[in-house]
Amino acid sequence: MDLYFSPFSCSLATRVTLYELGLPANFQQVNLYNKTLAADGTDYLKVNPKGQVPALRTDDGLILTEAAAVLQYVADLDSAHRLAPAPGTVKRSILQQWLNYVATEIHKGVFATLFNPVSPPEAKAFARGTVLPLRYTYLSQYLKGRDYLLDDFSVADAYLATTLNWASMVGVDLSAWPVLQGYLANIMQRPAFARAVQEEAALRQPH
Ligand SMILES: N[C@@H](CCC(=O)N[C@@H](CS)C(=O)NCC(=O)O)C(=O)O
Repeated sequence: MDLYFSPFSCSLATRVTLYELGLPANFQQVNLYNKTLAADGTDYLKVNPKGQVPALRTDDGLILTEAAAVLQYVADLDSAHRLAPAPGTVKRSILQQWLNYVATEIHKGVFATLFNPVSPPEAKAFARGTVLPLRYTYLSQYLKGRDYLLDDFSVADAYLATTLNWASMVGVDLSAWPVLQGYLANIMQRPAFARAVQEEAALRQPH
């Protein structure tokens, strides 16, 4: 299995999932600015024409993309269903509900705009000042008194924590949402998450 990743991007959640499950993988770093592989400069668009991470090359040679799909695929490699409820159950639908919420309302709805160097200032101000507080207030209410989005740690937590970790990178002070700050701190101390963060910090390229 090959995971195409960029340090601290949304692909971190898949790395965390692999580490949580103890699954072996080759990690292929992608330079998202010029869409090349960091190892040899070859064209990443030939791997994933979308030019985005994560992409996962399965042991069968299939390329899977879209974080929500990749995360569920990896979780399902563990037959004990530790990180995703069993397929076909309503709990799996609830997991998908959360993965979709994180992908669309948090990742794309807020951070894609804040990270994009060419987003208009008005778009950034709207994402930061209006959308993010709405989403974080909702999440704070939901997570109050809970450790995880589902009953136990799941791939949805790996994804949400990956995005919460971006807050400080764009100058959002998470202390305004103490429930989210506590939730993130709890997940960051998981050995798999801590290891992923430590390893990707060492791979960060200056840009
Ligand atoms: N729809 C994709 C979006 C993935 C995505 O936005 N990845 C970012 C990194 S977090 C990326 O590759 N950005 C580079 C680009 O969009 O060109 C998914 O859900 O996986």
